[in-house]
Amino acid sequence: GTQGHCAVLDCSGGISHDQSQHPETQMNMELKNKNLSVIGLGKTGVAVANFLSQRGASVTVMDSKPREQLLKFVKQLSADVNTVFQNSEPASDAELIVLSPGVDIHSPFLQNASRAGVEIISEIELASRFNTAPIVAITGTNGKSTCTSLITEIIRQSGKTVHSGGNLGTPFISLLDQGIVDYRVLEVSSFQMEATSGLHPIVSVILNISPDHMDRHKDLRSYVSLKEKIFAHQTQDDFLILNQDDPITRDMGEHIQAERIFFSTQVELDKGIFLRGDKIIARIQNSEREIISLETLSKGLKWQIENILPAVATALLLGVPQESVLRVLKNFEGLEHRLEWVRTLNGIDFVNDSKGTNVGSVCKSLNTFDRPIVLIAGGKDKETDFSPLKNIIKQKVRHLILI
Ligand code: UMA
Repeated sequence: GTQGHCAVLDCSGGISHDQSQHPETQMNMELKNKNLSVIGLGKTGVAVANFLSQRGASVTVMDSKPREQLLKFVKQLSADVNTVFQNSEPASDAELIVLSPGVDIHSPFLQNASRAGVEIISEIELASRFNTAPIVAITGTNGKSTCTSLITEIIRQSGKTVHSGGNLGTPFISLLDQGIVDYRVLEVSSFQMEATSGLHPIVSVILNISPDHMDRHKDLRSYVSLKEKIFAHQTQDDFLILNQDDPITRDMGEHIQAERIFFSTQVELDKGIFLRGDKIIARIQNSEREIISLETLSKGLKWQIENILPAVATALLLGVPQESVLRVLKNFEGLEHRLEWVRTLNGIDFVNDSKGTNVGSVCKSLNTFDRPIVLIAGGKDKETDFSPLKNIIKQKVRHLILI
């Protein structure tokens, strides 16, 4: 990997990190006076362009949209960053190209640069080359944001310093300028992994896989391969947390050096974290502990068990005391738009799940409830197969309102 962090198990059962090797000033790339192109002027483009220009590079950002539609972002750019509008093509003299997540690496406008051998990287890759803090990275089709936020809160509760970002909203590269921390927790999407080769988390989590973004990725296999890149650089000192109940993640990483830890809501595991009755049980590092009973979870978490289990596993592997885990699980309010309980009126629960933006997510959400459902749904089809919804809608949904 390019990060060169060092993680060893300490006797308290958690991973300890030798940060002495990596002062935050370490730089793995020379940027001064280099001509760099950044494609896409959204949140990521602004953060990348400013990061590079502060380090002495000559930066141009290009975007397919006209300037008028991007004023909000233009205003946030450092004065010496150049801009090109209504054209995504990198400059012909670009020595390095950094892509925003929304830019497909197979786009025709990248072909010339690619043929000429110009390096094309993602923002995650760029940030990885400068990052010196231990990384926890979370991916999967659904539940990433909740799991990322939970892990961050639990670490913070234990008194360690931590920043979170990535697909969650704050680009990874922006975290690097927010100061030195004990951990950085990243939500990583398949888009962000496309031009990423060196990300090296000490703990990585793959929550589940179901088809999503099929309008961007060639097929399910390519989508799965992008998700698998999250553990490609992990070593025997690292951990990979996987969902035992998901037929795709169950078989991942069989031959890797990192230790695999599974979670399940369906079966008890010899090693891992699972449910026994209404209790969360962890069997990690040769001991079994009861973590919490489901009835004491906060209201915001009661429909989120599959995201809680990997978050608790991560916390225990990092050596976080159980009290800190419990305090967060009892008080966490949950995230907006993600199985968010809004109110109960006349005995009817109103739930906002508008971040359920793919078929797998809707199936999971419908499965969460035992009572009859009125489902209000709509959105882009993203070239996905909708047939998995057929039976579950028949079983669970009393009224279906399609927008
Ligand atoms: N653009 C071009 N040429 C192209 C494609 C895009 O110029 O060929 C331009 C667009 O015109 C637009 C700009 O690129 O102006 C937008 O870039 P972007 O789509 O990468 O958006 P950002 O604002 O940088 O936000 C991105 C993530 N967006 C996407 O992945 C689509 C955000 O995830 C993320 O929070 C943010 O970086 C910070 O890391 C959002 C998302 O929808 C939430 N993610 C998908 C999901 O969760 O399903 C993956």
